[in-house]
Amino acid sequence: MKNIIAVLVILSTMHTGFSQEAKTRTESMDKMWGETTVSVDALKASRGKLFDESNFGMFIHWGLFSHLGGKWQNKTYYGIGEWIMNPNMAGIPVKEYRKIAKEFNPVEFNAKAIAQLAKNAGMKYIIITSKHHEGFAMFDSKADPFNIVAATPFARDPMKELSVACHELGLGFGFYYSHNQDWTSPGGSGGPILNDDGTPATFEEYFYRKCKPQVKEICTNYGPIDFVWFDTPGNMKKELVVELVKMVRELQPNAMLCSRVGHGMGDYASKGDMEVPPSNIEGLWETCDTNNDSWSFAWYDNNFKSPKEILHRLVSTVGRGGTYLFNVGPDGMGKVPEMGAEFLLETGKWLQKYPQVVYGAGSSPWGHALPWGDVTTKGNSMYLSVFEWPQDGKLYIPGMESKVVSAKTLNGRSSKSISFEKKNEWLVLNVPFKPLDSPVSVIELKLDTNAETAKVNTNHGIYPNIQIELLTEFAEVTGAEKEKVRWMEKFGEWKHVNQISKWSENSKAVWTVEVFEPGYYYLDLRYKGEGKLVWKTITDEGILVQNQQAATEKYVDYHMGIIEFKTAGKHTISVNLVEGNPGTSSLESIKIFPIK
Ligand code: FHN
Repeated sequence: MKNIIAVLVILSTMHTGFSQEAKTRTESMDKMWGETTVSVDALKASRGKLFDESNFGMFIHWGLFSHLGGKWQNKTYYGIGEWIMNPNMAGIPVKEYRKIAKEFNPVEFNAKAIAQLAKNAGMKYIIITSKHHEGFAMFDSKADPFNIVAATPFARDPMKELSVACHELGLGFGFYYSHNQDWTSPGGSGGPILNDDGTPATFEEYFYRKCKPQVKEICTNYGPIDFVWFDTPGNMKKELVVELVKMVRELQPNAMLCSRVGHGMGDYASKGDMEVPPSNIEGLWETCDTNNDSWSFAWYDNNFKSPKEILHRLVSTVGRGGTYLFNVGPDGMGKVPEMGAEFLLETGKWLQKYPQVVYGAGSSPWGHALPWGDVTTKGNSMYLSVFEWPQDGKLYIPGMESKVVSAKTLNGRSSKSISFEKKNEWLVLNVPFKPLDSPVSVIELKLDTNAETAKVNTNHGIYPNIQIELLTEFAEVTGAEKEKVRWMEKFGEWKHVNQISKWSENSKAVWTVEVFEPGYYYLDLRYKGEGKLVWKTITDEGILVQNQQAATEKYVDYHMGIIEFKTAGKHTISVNLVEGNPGTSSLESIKIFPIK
């Protein structure tokens, strides 16, 4: 149990390492490097340009763990494959783990094919694990012999091959490097506490013997690199992080550093693993996600995200103002699993038709997703990516206050004007009954103003033809606790939600909504808890829905009853727990859908 808690702490609180400081480079850092303050805008115009405009990159987790593929001594360990050595997975002793290198011979690794896959998928750069927490360097390292050239029959430097392939194809390139955790090097965080001669090992020794020299190698031997992606800084001392960053800046002045380097020293914020934030976020940030459940290859894991899901997560990340770093895990032979690669190629075909939706695109003025999809912007254009195509020929857009000059459906290069009208403060587009394209259709609205800063009413709408999920993130809460929670579904597979808990008699979670059409709607609540719970929902018009349903330890949707809106326009919906354990009852969202 103690171990699990320790790992949760390492995995959760330490890894993003971002503080407010990282939004702009701080004065003290500027003094240290003798540079002037670089604002987000200045970064976007200089070394942050690739990051800011691409909005889509490939992450690769590949190492000795890929050879094991989630299995050790004939037993499968479910969870993120690159952690297999850890005591919470197979607990492989350091000596045993080091021996695996002799069997690692990924002769099917083809750097050009992987770079081409990224390019065809529409990704603009690759960031690959040069050394993960296991401590095995996937590059030719003179600093430490536990590396792919010196310790394996493969004896090639795949990082060199990949950096060349990326440069040839015009892709950006960068390295992941685990600077704090090193489980096989004495002194590394999570590593042996004694040196081979039995003397106590210190982190400083590890830092100067291996970490810093290896970071110097990856910043010297692979041409210009665009990213150095440090991870899980833990309690690394600030002066060591500063020293590392200073060296990277000197050797690779154009490389972007993610916030996980620690102590607010990164150029951009890295959000929680596998998290697409529900609300817009200012500044430069990225979310990293993986194409199945694990980062590195696991033999059983074919839970690949479909092209539609990849596009949804990509477009939503861009709509929230961020960049999407999407991971693949090549297997022990060096090959990217076929199904995942196929889905990426499908994604790329769509992006070739609609590049304007993602590249150089800005965020949605609504600040959150809309139930049928999401919105990205460029100049005076608003791109509506419709993931749930309406069945009744109407696409509803709530609260559009800026003037819309034209609307057209897109299909690759061709476009067709469609009619639209303003009704009850909503924009109603008359769209064909059949989706325009698969897996996602795109509509372009031209405004008479900049689309990213267009005037819209950001209240959530209640739609006449589609279900809306109102997340607790968007509720005004009194007398209860609204918090962001996350948990691991399998080991290392993170899920994130906002929830409201610690209810009391006078608690209230209130959503302000805009109703298009008066009438009856089904009301579902999504919650977890124990035993039986009674929830009360009441609108500003006094319409009450109160009902008892069961509860489990997982968030589940429960039908509560039928809610009525007597008039169109602005309303409030207020929810409270009436019976049940207030300590264990947590509401995740409410869902409202028309009865037709
Ligand atoms: O512990 C690692 C994990 O293995 C993986 O590399 C992810 C990717 O963001 N980073 C750490 C956990 O946040």
